[in-house]
Amino acid sequence: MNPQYILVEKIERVGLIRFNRPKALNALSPELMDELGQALEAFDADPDIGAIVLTGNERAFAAGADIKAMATASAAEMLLNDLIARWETIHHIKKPIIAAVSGYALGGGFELAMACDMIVASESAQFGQPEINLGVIPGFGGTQRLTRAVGKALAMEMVLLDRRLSAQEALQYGLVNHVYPVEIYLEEALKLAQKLAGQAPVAVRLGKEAVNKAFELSLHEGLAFERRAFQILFATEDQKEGMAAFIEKRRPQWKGR
Ligand code: DAK
Repeated sequence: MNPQYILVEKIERVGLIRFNRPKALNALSPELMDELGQALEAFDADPDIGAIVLTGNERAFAAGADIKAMATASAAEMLLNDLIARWETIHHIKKPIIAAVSGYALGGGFELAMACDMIVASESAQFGQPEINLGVIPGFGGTQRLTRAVGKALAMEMVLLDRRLSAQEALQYGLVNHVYPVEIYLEEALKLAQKLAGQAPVAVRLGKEAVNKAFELSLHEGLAFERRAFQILFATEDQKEGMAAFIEKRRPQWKGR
């Protein structure tokens, strides 16, 4: 793969993906989303990678899906177009993904960040769902994930009136994990990702899946899923190693099995 719209690199056990359409404020075109999907799948399959960081640049994480690419589309094209389906790839990634967000995270850009497992923001980050100004509504979780995070009152203002959130507000609402000065937000996101990559891999995978189930299942079903996942982990060498290391007062050596 030789991507044109993203930059991909490995930093120790972290896979870093940067959107690279700075002149268009990293608008998420179908081509970019296709490259993103491929890069995410490649890192997910790479045993040397334990976590992924998704980022843009200081001015923009991403100002949304590419408006120019969809302005004249018909409903049938939007429904049938396989490239729209590429947005779904992120939901199937098993490894933890951190969005490192600075500047604009609007529309699909914000929704993509919310589809990640954690968000590290710079002080200049601005989160919003401005689709109403285009005569549409959010299409990738902006009425669902956002509402669960901030509640109905604020979600209505954001979706219907384009009320934006500052980084500090997003932190208060539990939408982002940390806010740092713009000079260090990416470095801090990478540190957090290295920490994630150093945890027991099977437990990380099941932990991510179980937390995400909390958004999809009833409490009863979610608790049942969690209990099974907990029990299954006793089939791993890492569980034996983790508990032995605790008792022997040493650091565990994870094997990922
Ligand atoms: N698409 C295409 N180009 C964009 C863009 C976007 N979303 N955002 C910015 N650009 C381009 C501008 O057209 C401009 O290009 P040139 O005119 O120079 O060629 C360049 O980036 C710089 O933008 P501005 O000149 O506008 O810069 P300003 O600093 O004045 O303003 C801004 C920055 C971010 C406030 C403004 O650009 C803006 O309002 N952008 C649009 C934000 C927006 O409406 N975003 C939501 C788009 S709709 C789905 C998946 C995803 C979605 C839906 C469904 N499925 C899987 C079903 C998502 C939909 C959306 O995101």
